[in-house]
Amino acid sequence: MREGTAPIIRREDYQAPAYWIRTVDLSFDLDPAKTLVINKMTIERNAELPVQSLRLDGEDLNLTRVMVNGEPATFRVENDQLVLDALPDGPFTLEVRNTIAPEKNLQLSGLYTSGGGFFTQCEAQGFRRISYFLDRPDVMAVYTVTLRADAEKYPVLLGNGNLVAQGELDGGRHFAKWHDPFPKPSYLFALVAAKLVSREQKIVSRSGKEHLLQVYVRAGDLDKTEHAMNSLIASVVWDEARFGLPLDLERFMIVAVSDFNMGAMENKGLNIFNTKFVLASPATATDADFANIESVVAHEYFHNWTGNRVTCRDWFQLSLKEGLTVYRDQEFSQDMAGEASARAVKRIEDVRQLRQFQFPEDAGPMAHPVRPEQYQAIDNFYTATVYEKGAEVVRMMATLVGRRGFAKGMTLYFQRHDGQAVTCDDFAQAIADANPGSELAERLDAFKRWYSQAGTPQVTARGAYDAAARTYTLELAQTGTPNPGQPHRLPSVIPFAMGLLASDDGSALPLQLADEPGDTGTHRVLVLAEAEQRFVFVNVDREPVPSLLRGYSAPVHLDAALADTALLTLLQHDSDAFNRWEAGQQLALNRLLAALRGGSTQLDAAFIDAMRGVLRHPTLDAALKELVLTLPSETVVAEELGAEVDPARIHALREGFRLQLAQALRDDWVWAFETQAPIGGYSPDARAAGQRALVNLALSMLVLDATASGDTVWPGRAYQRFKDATSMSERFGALTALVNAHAELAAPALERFHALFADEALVIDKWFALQAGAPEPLGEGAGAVFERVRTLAQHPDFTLRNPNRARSLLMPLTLMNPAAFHRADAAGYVFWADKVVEVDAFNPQLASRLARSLDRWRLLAEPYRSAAREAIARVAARAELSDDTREIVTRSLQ
Ligand code: 0A1
Ligand code: ZN
Repeated sequence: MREGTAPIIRREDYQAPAYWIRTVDLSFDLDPAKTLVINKMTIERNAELPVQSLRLDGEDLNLTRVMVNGEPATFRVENDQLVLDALPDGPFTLEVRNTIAPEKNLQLSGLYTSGGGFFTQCEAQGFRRISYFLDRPDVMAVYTVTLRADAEKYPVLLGNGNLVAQGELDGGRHFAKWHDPFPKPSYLFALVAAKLVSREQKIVSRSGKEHLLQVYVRAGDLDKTEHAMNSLIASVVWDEARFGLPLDLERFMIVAVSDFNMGAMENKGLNIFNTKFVLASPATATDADFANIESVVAHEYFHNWTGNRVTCRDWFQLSLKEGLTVYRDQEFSQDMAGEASARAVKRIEDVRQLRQFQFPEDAGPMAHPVRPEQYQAIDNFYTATVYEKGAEVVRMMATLVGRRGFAKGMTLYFQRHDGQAVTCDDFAQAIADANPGSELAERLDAFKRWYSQAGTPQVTARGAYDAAARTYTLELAQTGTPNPGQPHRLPSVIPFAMGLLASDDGSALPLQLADEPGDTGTHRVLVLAEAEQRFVFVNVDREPVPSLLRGYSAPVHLDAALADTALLTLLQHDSDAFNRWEAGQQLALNRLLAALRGGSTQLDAAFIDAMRGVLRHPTLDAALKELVLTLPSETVVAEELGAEVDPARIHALREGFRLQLAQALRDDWVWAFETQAPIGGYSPDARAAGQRALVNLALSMLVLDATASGDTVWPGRAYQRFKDATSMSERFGALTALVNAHAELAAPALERFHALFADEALVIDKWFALQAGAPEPLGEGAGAVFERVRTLAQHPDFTLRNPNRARSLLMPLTLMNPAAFHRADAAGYVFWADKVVEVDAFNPQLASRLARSLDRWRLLAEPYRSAAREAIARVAARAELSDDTREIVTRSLQ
């Protein structure tokens, strides 16, 4: 591993490559200890630049030979780069031979071994760990790849594109040769050599072409591939129907691997997936797992156009492919969910994610624009900002130009840029140019500030009704903190969807602006582009309640200072399901913040009645009910507080509220538990999943209430349900109810669960995660969850080597369980620092993710803040630290 401080790479320093690599002929003699790689490239000088040396990137390679046009060449290795001077002026061939040791590759970047097979991960800069190359996304080449390996140990040999030859070799070995006709950057290269089986499906696309879809897994897992295959088929159909984008390969493969740093990877025609996002059966996967698989399969498939056919010019443009592809997978999942209310549920879940992870990031030491200006380790920039906020930016464009306008923009984008490596500017330009006269086209430069300014803008909304004039005046102002290095923040272009409800009966009021004629409907999108704007609605007959930022039309903090009565009206009547949920969250948040500031810790009857109204509502979706009845997370509350955060206090108050909801609505929870379950066999569809979620919440509340009062009936029923469950969603729901309430039956249930699923790694991950994320008991038992985590870190099933397992214990504790992690005795921080250092020694990407759990230490009250800083400083002080982790801890302390 390299030490010291990595140089800062800046966006403004981008230069086109001095050479182009046009074709690559790779051959691999695969062996875990020593794999020989022969890389024959055809290369041309970039005639637009002055003559310069060819500098190929390499890392951890053992170089054995370099030939130019078939002759031994003079070269030198300088700072990991292979440097060649005095090259032919015209096109030439360069052959580089090197060996690598896949079994020693524990950082899982490049070529590595897992479960006895070979797998690759090349994004962002893994290809340089396989062979010397211009390892940058704007160098696109056509690849031919030959794999040779032991036939018995590695019967399946896969590469990108099409299989063009295969056969036997001497000594029990065999080979396969793959050709990918589409030029691609090196980060999309992949190979797999392993003992796998596949589920196969032939499909015919709209043009009448036949395609083979395959999902490769280990032999025992074939029965868990149906959902992934169905999701893939649905993705192919959707992309053709919604955007006219067809599958462009004869064969499309998904391969599952259990050691993987991220979720999955969109390698051309050969997507490699974390098993977590492929394998599912009703017995082993929850509804959330099924939904995640559907969206990750879709995400990787959609990258085939947004990322692969059109890729990024440089890594600063990462959101070009990620923001756009997340937007596409979110839209896909909404379409799969079906009816308007189910779509809203998906939107709420996405916004919850954004607030839980992206808002803290944008307010903390790692804050960066959607298109970052600089980095040290690019792997640190696969962030919620690049992905989720990037998707919000694309969504705002779609809102500004409309659904059809956006589809037209996408078509123009591909007409212009298919086969190219481009920038975020190119994308925005294409969407705007396809929609002349639109708000986006008119304000494109201002809109693009979403790409360059970090931080979450704040929008303040104040309304006033003039009954005599029948007008409603809405004043909107936007503010935000400037970027580091940018003295002034300029206003953003904010699509602001809204409506007005009558305060008496909640009916929708017309939305006619002062200078407008006639009927303008009851829902509209205002566009904010100035620091302050005023909108005057006329012919408003009744006092209105404003429903603002409907569907969360822009990623901002909204301060509307609505009174409880207004929020209650919205919760009850808004036609926008998102804003119904939002009103419920605001009501709860107001109470939590008031209690934290010394106000009442007792929930009032109005709030409880409103929650009961939602729970008992005759027509609302079960999924929406579950979301409304779930209080804002402790992280969201901490971010709202903004300073002097005492995690234990927030936890105590929120748990207190939960218990009050459990008690006050006891009969209603019983009703929900007994009547709201889906009917029939298991199906992971959104409706049934929502019903199970509500039933699980009801059970959790009933067990919570019972454990607090010493009653044993509901814990007993939960245990019974846990034993008899016919799906993992039910079983895990019942187990969660027992564990989170610290019921006595939690221990035997956990033991039984472990025994039942001892051979299912992904289920054992859940077993760790559940225990690490359990709410810390209040009062006497406080600290038990953290102690449990420390014990579990010694469990024979626990290992830091497997990223899923490492994350299953460490992330729920450090990211999702503030009260267990932040301890007055600093033991949580000591544990965190030890694990960061331990993991960093072999897997920097995993370590630097974990390192980010303390990003928001400055928010904390004493004694937490000083103790957290000390722990970070202890990590930062280490001489031996990867560039990845050093970048995180250094920024954190700045
Ligand atoms: N492009 C993938 C995510 C990914 C990124 C980096 C990786 O290794 C460092 C692996 C996967 C996606 O968006 O799904
Ligand atoms: Zn992606």
